[in-house]
Amino acid sequence: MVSRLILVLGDQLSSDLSALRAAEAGDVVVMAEVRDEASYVPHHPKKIALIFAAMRHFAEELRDAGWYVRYTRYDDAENAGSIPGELLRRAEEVGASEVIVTRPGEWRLIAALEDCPLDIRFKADDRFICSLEEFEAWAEGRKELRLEWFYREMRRKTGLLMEGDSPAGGEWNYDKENRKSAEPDLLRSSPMEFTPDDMTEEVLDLVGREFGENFGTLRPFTFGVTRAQALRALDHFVRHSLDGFGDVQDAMLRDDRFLNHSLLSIYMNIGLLSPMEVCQRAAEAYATGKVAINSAEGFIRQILGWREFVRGIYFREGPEYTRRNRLNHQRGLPALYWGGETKMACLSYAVEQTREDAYAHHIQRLMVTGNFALLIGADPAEVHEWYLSVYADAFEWVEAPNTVGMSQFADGGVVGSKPYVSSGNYIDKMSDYCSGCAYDVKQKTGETACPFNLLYWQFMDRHRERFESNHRMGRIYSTWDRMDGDKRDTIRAEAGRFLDRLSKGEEV
Ligand code: FAD
Ligand code: DLZ
Ligand code: SF4
Repeated sequence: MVSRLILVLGDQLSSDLSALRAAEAGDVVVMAEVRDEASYVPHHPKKIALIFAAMRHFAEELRDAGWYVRYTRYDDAENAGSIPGELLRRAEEVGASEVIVTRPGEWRLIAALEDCPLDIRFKADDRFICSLEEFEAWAEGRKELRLEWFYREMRRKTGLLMEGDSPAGGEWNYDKENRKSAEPDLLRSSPMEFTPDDMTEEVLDLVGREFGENFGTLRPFTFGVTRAQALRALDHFVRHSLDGFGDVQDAMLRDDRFLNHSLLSIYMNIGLLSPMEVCQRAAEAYATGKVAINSAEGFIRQILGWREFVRGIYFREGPEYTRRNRLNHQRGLPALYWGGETKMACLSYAVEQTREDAYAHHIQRLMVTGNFALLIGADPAEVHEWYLSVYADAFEWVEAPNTVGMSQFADGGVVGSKPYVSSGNYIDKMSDYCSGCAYDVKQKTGETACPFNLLYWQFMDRHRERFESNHRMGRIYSTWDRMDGDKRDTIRAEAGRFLDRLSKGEEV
């Protein structure tokens, strides 16, 4: 019998992957660590290490389960350097012409596989709760795609946190309880950490040699790299952190980088955990009285709602999505994003944490680094490349709608109905960052005024034509208009000077 190749990509490490389910006796699994995937953006070294180490462990598990696996290591002499190249090499080796692959999570790689001169058969990626067809059917004919309505559909479909036809506890959404600031708490649990085994150590040496120059600290490396470890991390989170998740979901603390966040995106996004099992564990913990409803609901909404919603949007909007720039923002991303000096404490903390951990939680991504990039008018394509590079959980299907859409409003309102921007006041309310800052969050103008305070109003002013008619933003413009005329001029002038300094590459 002629064998076929079953391609398993670095973010498809699930034993029930559709491509593996379609295999027949004699088929050969192909996995490859390749230059093209490892360098299409300058990935954080921890992200590359996570993927290579998890791939090697998964290949070993497949072999133990009886699969025939051809695995290419990054430094193998014959490595063709790309996924299509490796498929061609392996096809010749085993005399195959047909390849089965679960549809990749990125248009770039889908196009590369479509161009590959082999018979490539795509299978749907059914590791999601909502299929792309279902999402299309839901989106069809709607004037606006809004998370809340999609999320309620998903709750009804899955029965998660449902009591008959009604939402558990009586409300669909407990967000209003989830906007508290946080106090340092020595008893707060941290996410589960793992000690690298020999196989992972070998990967760490390789990544240090090959990608040591990329932005990001490689060691200590404490991510799990197997399904068994991912399951332990899930269990640990549900037992120790989920109950307090909702209360401090939006808070930021200098000395507590993770608060009650789960860090489970890295495991879900490479296939070591399924989103449904994660949601079910949270729902079960609520049903058995172990966690509060605002926490269980808040957590489940991020996965059942946002994660599924943004994936639907990425594939619905098509390959051009990442090039959108509705606000026509052209500024290059300042060096501070890549570790350059800054006096702005909030950015400094968020970037430093990103460099060390390949992680920052949602509010740091949205309301610190994302907020600043949008206010200064950074080119959304550069912002997108930054987010895709620096986080261990970054894959385009989930990163792009969050960055281009939710954070930079470059899609003109497909993901969110208004731009996520704020003055320094929001950051001060939700964090302890401002007390360690060279700028003064209470100052609206003047030498030491918090730059967010100036830039927020300058953003509103320069985009007035676009946002004035947005019913969610009317009050902002009334406040601006009520401000003293001289004060408005001072804000414009000082914000302009700040932006000039950024353009000249001066430290801000
Ligand atoms: P928790 O706070 O514990 O949340 C639980 C889970 O909910 C996460 O693991 C994640 O799977 C899901 N989730 C939460 N928010 C979102 C969201 N907005 N979209 C999709 N899933 C969500 N998430 C990624 O997985 N990959 C990315 O590359 C990514 N890039 C982002 C870029 C920007 C500009 C912004 C604003 C958000 C981005 N997010 C991304 C969403 C979110 O910030 C991360 O999912 C979350 O911080 C992951 O950490 P956690 O596992 O500790 O999350
Ligand atoms: C992100 C990534 C990296 C860094 N390296 C590899 C690799 O060497 N081999 C591989 O199969 N996959 C890798 N990946 C994940 C792919 O880039 C990912 O499958 C696509 O971006 C689609 O989501
Ligand atoms: Fe950030 Fe402004 Fe607070 Fe400084 S004062 S930490 S720049 S919000």
